[in-house]
Amino acid sequence: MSESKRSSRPTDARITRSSRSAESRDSGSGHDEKACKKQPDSPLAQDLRLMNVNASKGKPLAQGHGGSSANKSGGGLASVARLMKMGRCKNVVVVAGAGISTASGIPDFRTPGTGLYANLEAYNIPYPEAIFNVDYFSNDPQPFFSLAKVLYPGSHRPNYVHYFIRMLHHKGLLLRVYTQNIDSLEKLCGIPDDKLVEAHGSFATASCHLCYTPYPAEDAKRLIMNGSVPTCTFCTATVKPDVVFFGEDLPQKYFLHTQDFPKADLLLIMGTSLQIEPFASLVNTVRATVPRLLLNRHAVGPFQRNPLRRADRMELGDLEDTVRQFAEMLGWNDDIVELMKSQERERLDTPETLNSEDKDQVVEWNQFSHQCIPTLVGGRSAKRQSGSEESDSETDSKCSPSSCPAK
Ligand code: CNA
Repeated sequence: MSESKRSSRPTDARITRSSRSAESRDSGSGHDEKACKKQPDSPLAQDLRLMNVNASKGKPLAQGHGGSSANKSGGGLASVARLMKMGRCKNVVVVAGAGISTASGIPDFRTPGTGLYANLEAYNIPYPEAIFNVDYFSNDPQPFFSLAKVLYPGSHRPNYVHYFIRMLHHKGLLLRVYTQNIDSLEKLCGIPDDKLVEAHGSFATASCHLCYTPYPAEDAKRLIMNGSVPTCTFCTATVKPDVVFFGEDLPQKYFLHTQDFPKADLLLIMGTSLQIEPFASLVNTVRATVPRLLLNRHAVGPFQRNPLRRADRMELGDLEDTVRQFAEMLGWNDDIVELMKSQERERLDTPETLNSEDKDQVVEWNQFSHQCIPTLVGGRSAKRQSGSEESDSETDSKCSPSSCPAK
């Protein structure tokens, strides 16, 4: 990470994280798409068209915006699930954002009411992006360190959505997951390093924000959690976890996208507003005939267009519910539940890896039946099990920055 910040990638342009909107770049006719439009349909696109006719008993499925019956009734999910079951998707690329972790109790940025941007008073910053602005950090690291206390790996567990991605790997279908998240939950659920690109960095390493001298990540965490400021042993400037801030270079691994996206035969886009560049534009770099499935609360990026690109599908609603539905269509739900149980049981059986909060939950864990996802794995599922039907916002708001115990 720190290395990648120092050494620019070996191409002409320096690619940094910026918040330019995806839509401004994606007109749906980018260079890659133009090149691909002239090509004949791939077998995959032909399958998809055929399946649309079948799925709606003779009528093509609508591909409109969120309100369309196709999107609400699972038409998009069903057609993609069917493609997968036919063995036509063997190089699945996942593009993920903060929405995949809200069920784990981590607020996203932009959800009204519960997102971090709606709770800025807790961080005492003048504008939302300041929290990831390196100049602002240089002057006052406290807002970011407050957020870091919430996000530091250890206090949250992966949820069903993370394990769905892990199952894609388990089934040999995952080419790579590109995540904007910095919570390490993909890693924690067992997705191996070589399948994972943490495009905006992580807390796994730390370094000086000025001279990039590495600093032991565990020491940085201990100091930050105790309210102290870690300082560079070389230049005494403030040390920060290697989370990519606006204006900083993305990790070298990010550039695997130049190989992966042209190879993808299915793109799954989950829980992101596609607002942060250059990440957001990645979704426009698959071949035009490759199915792109958006799973999100609302249409974002190129999925706001009407009509959609013909191979595009979206399923709007709560991500955990949608992914569970998708897994059921694929016949994976039991495997995922089993995987979650075994992974969590393994962790709880290893007392030295547990913090005190975890230990309290061991007792709860033992009470769960086969169908249940443990409390540890996500608040929503546990509530569902207890018969409570709380809305997303109620669930998420328990974890808003102002009420988070880590703060
Ligand atoms: P964002 O801009 O907050 O967008 C999140 C998207 O997910 C929105 O479109 C939401 O509607 C949607 N969403 C949220 N919860 C759900 C849900 N339960 N079901 C369905 N959809 C849902 O976040 P992005 O990831 O697009 O923005 C990228 C930023 C956010 C990255 O730079 C991250 O570093 C940063 N971030 C990361 C985390 C994390 O690591 N967990 C948390 C908060 C912010």
